[in-house]
Amino acid sequence: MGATAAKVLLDTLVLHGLNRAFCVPGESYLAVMNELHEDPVIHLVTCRHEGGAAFMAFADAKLTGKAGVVFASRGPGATNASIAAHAAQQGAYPLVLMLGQVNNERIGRGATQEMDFVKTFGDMAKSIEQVDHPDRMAEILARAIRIAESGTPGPVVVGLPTNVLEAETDAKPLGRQSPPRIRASEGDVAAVADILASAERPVMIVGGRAHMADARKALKDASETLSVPVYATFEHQDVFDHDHPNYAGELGIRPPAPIQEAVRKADVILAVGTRMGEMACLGGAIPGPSQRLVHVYPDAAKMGTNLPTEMALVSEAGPFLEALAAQNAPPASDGRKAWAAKAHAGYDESAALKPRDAADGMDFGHMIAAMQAHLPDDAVLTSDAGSFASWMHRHYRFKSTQTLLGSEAGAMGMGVPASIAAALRHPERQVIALVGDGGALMTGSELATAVKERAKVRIIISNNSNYGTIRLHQETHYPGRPHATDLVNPDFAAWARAFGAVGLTVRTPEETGPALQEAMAADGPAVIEVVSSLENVDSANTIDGLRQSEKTDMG
Ligand SMILES: Cc1ncc(C[n+]2csc(CCOP(=O)(O)OP(=O)(O)O)c2C)c(N)n1
Repeated sequence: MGATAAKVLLDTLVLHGLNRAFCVPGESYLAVMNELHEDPVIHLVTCRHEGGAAFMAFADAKLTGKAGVVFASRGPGATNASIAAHAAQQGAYPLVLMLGQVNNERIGRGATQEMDFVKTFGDMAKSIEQVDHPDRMAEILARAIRIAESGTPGPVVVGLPTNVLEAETDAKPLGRQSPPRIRASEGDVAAVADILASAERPVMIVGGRAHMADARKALKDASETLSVPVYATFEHQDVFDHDHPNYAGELGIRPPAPIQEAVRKADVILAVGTRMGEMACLGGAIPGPSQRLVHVYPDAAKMGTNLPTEMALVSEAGPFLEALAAQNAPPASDGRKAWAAKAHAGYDESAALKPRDAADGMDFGHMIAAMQAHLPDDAVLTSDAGSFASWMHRHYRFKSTQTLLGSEAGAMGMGVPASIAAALRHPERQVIALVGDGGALMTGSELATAVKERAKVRIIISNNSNYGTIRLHQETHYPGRPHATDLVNPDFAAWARAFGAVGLTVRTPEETGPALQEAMAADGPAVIEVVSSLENVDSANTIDGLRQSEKTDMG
């Protein structure tokens, strides 16, 4: 006989260029770990919670453009990992969840830890596979990877019964099939260029499919050639240099008024590499009746189904943008130049960072100012969900590609694990995780993983002793009636040191720069606790202000 199916599984990952996976070990897939004992063909990162492992795999997918791989065990492990399956579905990123399963002859009998993956992941996964015969391991895994990565990328579950992993097979591991070429025709690209040339107030809205370096360059060229301002979708601000005169802002959570106004005034919207979800559409405000939408995405099913669309082109972002940049565009009229300049000015005005005074702690904006001053352009920021992130979204100026990893689904717990994946993938870059005190203790135990892996993450915790975002919503909808949102926390610097990481505390603006530099110089993970103001609950609001008035720009 040949090899175990577990060995074929590992070799198939390797042939696909997938050299790292994240796991919490389980008794259901001992055979996989057994194969790695002698021949560690992939780097298997042992995590402290499957949610952390799966968030790491999700972040790794964002960085590599290939499927992120997570191993988890049967029911308990699979349910823990499911948060990242949901995040990968909402964010359209490829994730392969390799889930141990009970022996396949016992499935359906309620065996210990058995789980029906089809029912459980039916709402999240693009496909749910199960390998029921060792000869089919490579075929099914290769298909799972292909499905996860193609069209609208997303999560795919592969159920791995223990007895199948242990069984031997003569079937060989498989590599990738030829990647599908998904690109618009020359004629279609020329038609888009014509629409843009005749427009008075065109905008581009660009999403995660333009994340990779080649698409980013093509995006810059196309926006310059055609003189079109560029808006980024939520968590994708890093697709475009914020100092570029054509950058016009992020269509994320409650965009500032100048950004919303400009997008509403556009006569042509060219959406590229985004599904034009709820936030990108300003909650349904665009496209308005007089706005023409041209939509470019690699999946026909995601265009023209929710929005009135004049032209839908099935194409990857990179090839489309390259072809668009190569069009002979007429020189921009004065009107068009003024339109682009106004869009950039609207962004600039709203991005100016003005930290406010506070009596109950530091305005978190001071920390963002220090990051702006000290971080290199290629530093990777990973973001958890919380009101602390508003300063980053509105005010941090991204310059370089693949420098932001956040969850489009707004999942708390992403920040710390994502930073570990990034530090492992890019050990030469500074990696900063931004988290609140709530998110820090959801998946912060992965700090132990960072220490073990010597991942040089710098975790900045905005500690306002509250689930601040929810408090903000309470004060908006039920002013003066907070409940269940206050938190009691450990001394986070001491907590970090207990893990073997550097632990620092920042209370004043003067301490921000030196603390950041000390953390950046650490030869291992470092944590900075910022004693943040709760009163300055986010970059645009105060608790008192919310209580005084329900009319805020929080929508
Ligand atoms: C997994 C998960 N649970 C709950 C929520 C709802 N939620 C969004 S933000 C937030 C509070 C975040 O608090 P914290 O991390 O302290 O950051 P802050 O908002 O105070 O800056 C909560 C509970 C969520 N988005 N994700």
